[in-house]
Amino acid sequence: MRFLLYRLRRSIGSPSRNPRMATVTGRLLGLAFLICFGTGLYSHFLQEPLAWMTFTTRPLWLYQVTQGIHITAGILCFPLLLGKLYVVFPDLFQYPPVRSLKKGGAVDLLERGSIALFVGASLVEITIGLLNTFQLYIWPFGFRQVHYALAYVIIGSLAIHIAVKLPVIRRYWFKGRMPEGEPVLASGREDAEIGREMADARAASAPFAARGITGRVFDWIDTTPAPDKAVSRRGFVATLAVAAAALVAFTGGQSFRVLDRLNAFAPRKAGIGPQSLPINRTAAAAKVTETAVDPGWTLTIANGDRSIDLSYADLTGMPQTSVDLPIACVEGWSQMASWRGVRMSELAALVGATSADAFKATSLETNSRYGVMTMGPEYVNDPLTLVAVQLNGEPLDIDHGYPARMIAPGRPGVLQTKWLSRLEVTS
Ligand SMILES: Nc1nc2c(c(=O)[nH]1)N[C@H]1C(S)=C(S)[C@@H](COP(=O)(O)O)O[C@H]1N2
Ligand SMILES: [Mo]
Repeated sequence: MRFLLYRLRRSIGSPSRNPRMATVTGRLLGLAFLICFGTGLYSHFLQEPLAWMTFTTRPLWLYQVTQGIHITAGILCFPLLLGKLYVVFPDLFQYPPVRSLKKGGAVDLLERGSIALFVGASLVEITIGLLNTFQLYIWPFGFRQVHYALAYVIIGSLAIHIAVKLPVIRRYWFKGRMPEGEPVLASGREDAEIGREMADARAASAPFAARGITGRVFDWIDTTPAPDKAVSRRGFVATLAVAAAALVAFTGGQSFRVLDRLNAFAPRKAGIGPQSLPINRTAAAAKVTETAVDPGWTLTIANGDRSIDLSYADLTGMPQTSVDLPIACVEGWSQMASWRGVRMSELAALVGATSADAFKATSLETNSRYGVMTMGPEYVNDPLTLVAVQLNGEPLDIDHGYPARMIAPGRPGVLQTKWLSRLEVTS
């Protein structure tokens, strides 16, 4: 077994499969995951704040940018993770997979366990994340909870992996430190040992080599194809760089306007949709095509037992404010738009809400997670937060939330509730 794996490792050896490359790809992958983790936590807490949390509403593009980075870095994890797996592939075939406890088996177990967890969790994480940006919810569990939970699994197992590998990482962090011709990867040490053993054994049993089992095994190993030189170090780095650059160039346009013209594969394209703005859920999908155009529609604003009903004419008859604010979807696409409507703070004042009050907004859309939304006072009081009735100079298209929708600075798209029916103080 030991020799079999030795032969296998030798046959898949390649100049790019070395610890320096493992360190370099690992560094990039670790950075991408940390960026995803940070931006992901921000997005998570915006949607599910802990009681004490308040958020900044400036700069206006903050969420747009953090979420654009989240999705882009997540997409980059695909080539980085595959590249890293390519580099360390021979190490999968170490024998024994875990040394005996006395010889450091506990560390092996920790290392191998954390790697298995890390690779498994991150493959699932980036795959469901990518599918989510295409709105493919083809799994039987809640995307957000699983994506969130796996993030901790990934960061935890990554921390263990880095801790175990710290000596290697430190040794190969800087370029100059890799002596030419040094044995490769963790399995390299074992390879060198086996090589020496074989030489000794061959010398000792030379006359019998033709008949003995060991002799034949050695002969067979000696005929191992030479390590593949086809993928040079430079070739590997170039392939990885081109793959990464192409992915960003062809999908980044959904999040970053400069790349828009190259946006070939991302699920959203700027400017496509009614009133030049993409739609996430249509009125038909939300089953509001009748309730939204009902002439008897009113917006109810409530504070305890105090409540008023505003008709569409009441709402459009109030002082109107214009703001430019982006829709910044959690799925990564974002687009700037011009909105016009009534300031949320003025509506809150109609029912005597104080500047410390949070509001709950309810949509005509029922039976949906997006049908109800909570808004902290930092948004209620912001002069840019509107109950919008117009988009890009026209009354809202029904797919954009006619008769009225919420638009607030710095919030994820999911919280920009469309087809509003009720606003009520919750605290
Ligand atoms: N009631 C309701 N409001 C909603 C949604 C929804 O499904 N139902 N989708 C949200 C999401 S995920 C986004 S990104 C924005 C998109 O707004 P748009 O369709 O006007 O571009 O609306 C938000 N408001
Ligand atoms: Mo969204």
